[in-house]
This record gives sequence, C-alpha cells and structure tokens, in this order.
Amino acid sequence: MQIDRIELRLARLPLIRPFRTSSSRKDHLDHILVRAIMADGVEGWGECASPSDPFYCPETVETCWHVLHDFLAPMTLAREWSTIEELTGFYRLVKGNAFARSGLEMACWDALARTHGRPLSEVLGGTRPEVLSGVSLGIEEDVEALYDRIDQFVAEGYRRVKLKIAPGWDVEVVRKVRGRYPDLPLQVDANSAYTLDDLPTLKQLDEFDLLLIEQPLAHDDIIDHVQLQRTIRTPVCLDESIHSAADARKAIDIGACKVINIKVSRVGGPQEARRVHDACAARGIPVWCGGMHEFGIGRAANLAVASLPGFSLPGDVSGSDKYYRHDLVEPPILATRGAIPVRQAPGLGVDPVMERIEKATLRAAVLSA
Ligand code: OSB
Ligand code: MG
Repeated sequence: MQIDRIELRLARLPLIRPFRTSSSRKDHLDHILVRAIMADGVEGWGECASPSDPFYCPETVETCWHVLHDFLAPMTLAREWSTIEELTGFYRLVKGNAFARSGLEMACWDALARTHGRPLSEVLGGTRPEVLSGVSLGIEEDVEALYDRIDQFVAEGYRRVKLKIAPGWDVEVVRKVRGRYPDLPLQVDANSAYTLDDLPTLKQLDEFDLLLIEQPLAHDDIIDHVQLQRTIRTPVCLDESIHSAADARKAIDIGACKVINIKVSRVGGPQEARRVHDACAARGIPVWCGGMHEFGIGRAANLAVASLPGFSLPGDVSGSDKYYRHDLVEPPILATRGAIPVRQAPGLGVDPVMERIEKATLRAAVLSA
C-alpha cells in the first residue's frame, strides 16, 4: 500500500439539538474528513472528531489540521506499507495529537480493509454482530427538559442513559431522575469538573445505584482517582485520562478505575483502541465505546472497534439520527431496540455521499507526493 494523495476537508454539520457539558456548549460540529487515495486507486476515509475548543482535551480542530497537513501527511505520502503498524511507524516521532493521528489511521484502515475485501470489524478481530447502544444527555435548562429526553430515548429502546453532571447539576438532578426511573441503567459523566475537595458530593452519588461515574477528577490525573475509588462504591470510569494501553494498564493496576471508556480518536486510532481493549480484557476490566458526536465515518469506525469481545457495556455510539438530520454517509448508522448492527461491507462499510460532503465543506486542502 502507498498513499498517493491525501485530501483534508473541514466539514460542518448542525446538531439537531445543542449539547452542553461541564466544559462546553455546541450547536454544530466541525470535523476534519481525511481521504487517503492509494497508488492503485483504492481509497479510505477517516474523521478527526476533535472539538473546536481545547475544553475536553488539549487538541482543537485547528491543531489537528496543522498536524495532519504539516506533519502526518508529509511523513506518510508515497511510502510503502502493508500493515497499520508500519504505517504508524512513519510518524512514531509525533507525540500526543491523538485526534489528528486517528483521522489518518482510520482512513488507512478503511483502505486496507477494502483492499482485502473485508469489513474493518473482522480485520480488527471483532466478534459481536451488533453493538449495544446508550445515549449521552447534556445539561438541560431544567430537569423536566431532561425527562423529555430520557422518555424519548428509553421509548426508542436505548439500553442505558448517561447524564452529564457538573457542580450545580449533580446530586439533586440524579436524585430526581433516579426517583422517576427506578430501574433505568444510569451513569454520569463529569468531564473532569470536580476535585478531591468535592468528595462529600461525589460520595452522595453512591445512593443512586449508578453503573459508573465517568472522569470525575482532572483530565490528566490517575492518582487522585485512586483515592476517590477507595472512598466510593460506584465504579470510577476513566475517559480523558487514558491515551494509550500503557495508561490503561497503569490506571487499572493502581486502582484508579474499574471501567474504561475507549474512544478511538482519544487514543490515536483503531490500533491503540484495540490495544487498550486487550489490556483491559487481560485484567478483567469491562470497556465501552465512547463517542465525540462523530459524523458517519467516525461513527462507523467506532462501531467496528466496539465489535471486539471486551465491549460488554452499552456505549455512547448512538444512531446518527440522535445528532444529525443529514449525515454524510450511506447507509445511515441507526439503532434498533438499542442495538446497532455491525457493518458487513468492506472497510468501514459506509460510503461517503460526495454532494453532502461538498455542501458541508468549509475548507479543503490536497496533499500529494
Ligand atoms: O466526555 O464522553 C464525553 C461528547 C463530546 C465530548 C466528550 C464527551 C461527549 C459525549 C457524547 O459524552 C458522546 C456521543 O454521543 O458521541
Ligand atoms: Mg466522557
């Protein structure tokens, strides 16, 4: 395999509904689409699902553009590779910048799997025919608005609900939701909004029979999370703190968490996502697939990765119709009764719809050897 040309496109899609977390509020998303065209004409697509702001992690859509355009593309164009390990070896020197790396790696997995005529999930070693799907619900104006959202997604069959929490939108909100839905599989995500000074608040969450509490403490911490996990019964799940299989190993082995949210883009692509999965599986730690409001391309990659056997918990990969009216791929990725069928077509198993992509494109660049 050899990449002849890389096209980058900054594409914008409006969200059906604005999404608020402890750190940001969005009504549209700008993601970079990566099209990698091989010397033999086979092509693959990837997506950088980085937020535009550095409030979830240090990367932004502009840092991704810079790193892809000025480093990752020049380091990989016109070089011969036959495995993803060889490909990622070309840019081994690039530290961090996982979302940028993920976009390129995804495109190359798609091209590689298409070349072999096999679905990406199968190439990765996936075993699940369908992926169990939950929803992640943002902070709302009031709890009634949240009830409406929960009612809608429970009626659609989603398997669990995750609530974003933040100081001022936490214990009392969760108490009300738990009171109204006593049997609902429920979990919360703080996006690093608390510190150990908030232990009393976090301990109160133990009352509500939550499946887990996601990233309560700092985005770059695992040590304080050990102390928290010793203090509360609810399993701590790490998101922001885990960038690699080595991070997962250390966090688990010191007792910082009992569950890990694997996001393909946060760990730099499907290859490292699989390694994180393997590290967790070897330690008996359940994982689930997180999301970054991906468009269809990134969502298809999430789905392929989430078909690995260790993804035993329902994830945040919901049907595309939860987010976007007109996604960029066909066939659309949709959940039925809270499960999304894993794609059986070659590569990512979705095809980009060029006229929708052209309409969504804000900026484009072409790099060739
Ligand atoms: O922390 O999991 C998160 C969305 C954007 C940034 C961070 C997070 C999220 C979500 C939504 O929770 C996941 C999704 O529905 O794609
Ligand atoms: Mg999270």
